Amino acid sequence: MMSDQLQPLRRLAAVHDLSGLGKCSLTVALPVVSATAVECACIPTAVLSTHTGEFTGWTLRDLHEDMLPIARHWASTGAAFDGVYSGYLATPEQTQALREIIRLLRRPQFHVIVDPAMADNGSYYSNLDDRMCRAFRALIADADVITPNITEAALLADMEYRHDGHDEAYLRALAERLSALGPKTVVITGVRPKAGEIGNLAYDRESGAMTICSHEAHDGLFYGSGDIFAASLSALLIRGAGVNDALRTASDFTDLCIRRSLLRNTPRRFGLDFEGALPEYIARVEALFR
Ligand code: PXL
Repeated sequence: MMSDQLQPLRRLAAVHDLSGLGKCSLTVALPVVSATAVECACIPTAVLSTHTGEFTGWTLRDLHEDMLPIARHWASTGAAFDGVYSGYLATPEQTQALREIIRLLRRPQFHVIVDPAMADNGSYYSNLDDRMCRAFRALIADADVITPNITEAALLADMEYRHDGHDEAYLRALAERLSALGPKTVVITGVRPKAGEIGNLAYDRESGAMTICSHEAHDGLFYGSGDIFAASLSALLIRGAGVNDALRTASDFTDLCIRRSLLRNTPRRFGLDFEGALPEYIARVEALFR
């Protein structure tokens, strides 16, 4: 408590789409970053009625033209940012706007976390293709941390996608290839190192250390789980947690959200029931910083 009273809140710029229904991207980044006691400033990349998975007929308004002017205005106010956390971008061209935004807001002790959201379960999301992958490959040269899922990791590393059976050699090869593109820390989500388990790994380029944090696996896709995990991990890093503490806390929180959604039998496309998991999450986070 004391440290919160003495120190200004840290501030993160979240660059994501706003999908009104379906609990992903900004609609989870805002509550999760805030629950971590980090301020979440938002640059919406697009406004959609829903996310593009398992829904049809969604609306999409591309906000490319507004992205850089928003960051320029922020810079003119003198507001200081401790990092940028990016997620879903509507077009490959938005990676260029994002690189400019990072240049504008960057200052010492700045964290750039890029979630190259473009694919899952072995395929690209609707509307996206190899152009998005090439654009993300260039963008992650500017990142300190990236958080691809296993599909995105294989696409970015130009390696074979495996749904499961992720042995240490495969995971290490993926992480090494991705860290060679720029980021010091590579976090890969949805890895299946053993039957019946799913988890997230963190690889540190300098030490070569690889840590995996896993939980019981459940069948099928959980829309929004990657965004909940990455928002939590990003906010924890901005708040000052080490990578392994952030990995453990964000993984446990995501697992709790998944278990709550299964209990309630929420249709997968409507996203995870993270709301009721927030009190326990906040207690875990505060215990890390006491
Ligand atoms: O959760 C990732 C995501 C974010 N934003 C949009 C999406 C998706 C995944 O499908 O469609 C618009």
